[in-house]
Amino acid sequence: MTIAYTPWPETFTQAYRKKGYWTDRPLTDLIDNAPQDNIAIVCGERSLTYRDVCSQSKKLAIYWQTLGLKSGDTALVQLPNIAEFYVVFFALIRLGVAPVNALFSHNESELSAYAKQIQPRILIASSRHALFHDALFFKTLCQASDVLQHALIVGKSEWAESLDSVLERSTDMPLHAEPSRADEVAFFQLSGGSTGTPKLIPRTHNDYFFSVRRSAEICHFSPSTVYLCALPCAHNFPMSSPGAFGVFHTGGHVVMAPSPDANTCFELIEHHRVTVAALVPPALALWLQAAPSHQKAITSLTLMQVGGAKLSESLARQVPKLLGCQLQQILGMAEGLVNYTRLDDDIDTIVTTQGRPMCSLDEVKVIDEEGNEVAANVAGELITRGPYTIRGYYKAPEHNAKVFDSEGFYHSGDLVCRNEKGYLTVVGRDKDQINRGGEKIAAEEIENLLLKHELIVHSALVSMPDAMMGEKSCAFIVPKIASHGMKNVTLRKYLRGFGVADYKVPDRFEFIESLPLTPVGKPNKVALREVIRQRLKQDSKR
Ligand code: J2J
Repeated sequence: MTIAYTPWPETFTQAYRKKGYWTDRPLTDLIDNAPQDNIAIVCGERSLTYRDVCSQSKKLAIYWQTLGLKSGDTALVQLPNIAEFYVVFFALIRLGVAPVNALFSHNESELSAYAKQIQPRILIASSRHALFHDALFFKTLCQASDVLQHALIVGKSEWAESLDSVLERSTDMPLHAEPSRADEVAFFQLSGGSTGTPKLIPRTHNDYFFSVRRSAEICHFSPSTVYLCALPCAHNFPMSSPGAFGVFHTGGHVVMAPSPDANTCFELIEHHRVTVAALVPPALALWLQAAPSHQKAITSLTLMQVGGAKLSESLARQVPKLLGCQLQQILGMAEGLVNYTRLDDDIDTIVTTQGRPMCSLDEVKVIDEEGNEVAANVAGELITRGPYTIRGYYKAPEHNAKVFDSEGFYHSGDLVCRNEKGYLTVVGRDKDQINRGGEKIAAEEIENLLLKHELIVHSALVSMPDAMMGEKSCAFIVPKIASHGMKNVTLRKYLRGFGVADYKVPDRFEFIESLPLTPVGKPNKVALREVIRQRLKQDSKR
């Protein structure tokens, strides 16, 4: 059985193969073909060689084979930054089972939404997450799914099988299964989203493997690369740009950081002689503040990658001086397209742009509201298609009709300027999303929950500027009655009651008599952003 997805038309797939971009190899080759004696992952006190990762993932796959998991099944995975994330990933891939890797910050609401969409056969989670201290939430998920039967917990568990106990058992059974075909879905990435339900991104072996290989080449990864995984390991950036997978492809090793906190990371950098790190701008700002008193600890760093949200030129310029290494900017998206500044670019290009596409078959257009391409250095929407950019979200025909055009271009909603050399600079956004320091919030998702409140008539979530995070979220609320008595704390508690991830809970609430509307009658978010901008200005004068 295969998992349905929107395929690339044959004329394109032929070109991608002819160019050597698609190699028809499974993602398991990343670890199976690596130098087996090399260290692959350092996690706390543990070091795993490639041989360890291969054998553990095989053992796990064999165990799941005995449970009846098979090609075409799906899995819901939520793990923190630990080595087991990769062991589990490759075990599932060996069986042709496609995982969705939820972020560790996700909660009941997100996990339930993903489970509803993919109908997983198995849940793999961590005992560290409050949701999995007991069987309650797993049972709730099972009630909503016909096929969910199994759970595996990383860490100690009283209610489910634990990964350690599976790996401790000896097995001499062979693995009969194979990964899904290279032009079929390998796993699902998460979309930042702009709609009420989070969309899933089906990624094939061919397209993802190519993006990993080409990224590793652009970033000069080698067997001596020591990569610090400080961002959530399930995110597309630390997974594939070039991320951990780029490291596996080149035989280097990944050091797992429990968080991007500067002190924690500087210790790891010093101890493991880390050469490359990847961060979002708010975390970079904290590293830059802390760097002067840690100069000796970070001498091994050669490359600091920054992406996920807009990096200011002033912060960018501080990187070489304060971190003693080169900066690379990345404009990427889990839907595919990734742009990099190149290591030999001049410093002005590196600090003022977010790079250019990674390969010659990435087609990028910058268009105006009528769909016409704009001239160089004029702002417009970035649209794209290419060898690793999806042609459609998973099971989302209505949304796909809106964001993929008839020629298969993905309309990113990012407003960019492209210079004469093809480098892109992000100047804004035309999608209903808040980018809270790299964490994406779909406005509609939170608005829908607020609208369920008996005292709320209308709600609109917009971004507001924030010195540290770049953007934070502000919910405008039209109450049913003037004497509503709603307080920020109670609204936060109310939203948390739905089990949404913490980063999605609005940073600020503003009560308003009515929402300003656009000529077509939609909430005028441009006007609302201006209202909150003015209020913030007044607050700062007080
Ligand atoms: C401004 N906005 C940016 C940047 C992404 C590598 C790096 C990042 C992501 C990622 C990724 C930006 N400046 N440098 O998947 O492989 C915003 C844009 C974009 C959206 C995608 C990767 N880099 N963005 O951030 O799927 O709005 O991927 O469309 O999480 O983040 O978000 P996401």
